[in-house]
Amino acid sequence: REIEDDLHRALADGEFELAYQPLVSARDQRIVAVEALLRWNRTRGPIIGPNVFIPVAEESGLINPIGLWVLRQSVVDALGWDDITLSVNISAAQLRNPEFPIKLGEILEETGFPPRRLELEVTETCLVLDPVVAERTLDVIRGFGVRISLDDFGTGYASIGFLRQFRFEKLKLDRSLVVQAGEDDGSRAMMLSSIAVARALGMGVTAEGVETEPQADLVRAAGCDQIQGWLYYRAMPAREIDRLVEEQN
Ligand code: G
Ligand code: G
Ligand code: MN
Ligand code: NA
Repeated sequence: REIEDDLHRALADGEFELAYQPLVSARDQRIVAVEALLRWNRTRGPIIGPNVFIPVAEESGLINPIGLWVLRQSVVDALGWDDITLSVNISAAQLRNPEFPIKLGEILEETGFPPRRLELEVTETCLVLDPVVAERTLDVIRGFGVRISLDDFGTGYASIGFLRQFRFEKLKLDRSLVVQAGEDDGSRAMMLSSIAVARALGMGVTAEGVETEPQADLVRAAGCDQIQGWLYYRAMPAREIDRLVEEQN
């Protein structure tokens, strides 16, 4: 309740900020994408992380206006990052909102951001509640040319049937699966079979939360084409991405 009131005010007062975490090519470690991650720069009271305030925003419905702010701000920040894909996390409540695809279309049109450079990250929980509505919404979004990736794979149902049903453009293997795959054979087999199915369906595969060289070697050998994790980069302000992109070009 208190956090909810505060989130309302935070949106009005411009207390939200975005950090961007680069994703690198598994082949040559060049930056190929960035994931926008929401931060709350609270002027009063202790710092509250997204793991705490995003669930509150989801329950209260505030995730809808906050999510639109994230989309608009991130595409503006990313306009000059030529050839780099922008990934934005989308909550279940946003996907259920019939206004969402309309607003997304407006943002793309108003900013001139190339839809092909935008990727929306959804999770299994976004889709299981109402797969029919979700699929219809995803189809509208794909119609713009925007790509869809399945985030956090390995934490929820990790359903391989899901991959076929929804035809995501990309699979993101959750950090917990990446870590486990380095530790036990069962998890490694699960990671390898998920990658095999994703590949057979023409999907790209990103390994998340890679923190060590052995993990990077493992996911590269397993066939991941993109790697995200602290071994390479942490999330950083837009200005630092500007600089990295300039250096790499
Ligand atoms: O950045 P960090 O790992 O602390 O993020 C914690 C969680 O918050 C992750 O699950 C991430 O997907 C989620 N998250 C971060 N930014 C956004 C956002 O803009 N929208 C939504 N819906 N979730 C986000
Ligand atoms: O749920 P989602 O995959 O969107 O969450 C992404 C979050 O994972 C980011 O907020 C980021 O802070 C976190 N993250 C990214 N790379 C690493 C990593 O290498 N190690 C750990 N522990 N967390 C990471
Ligand atoms: Mn994500
Ligand atoms: Na994840």
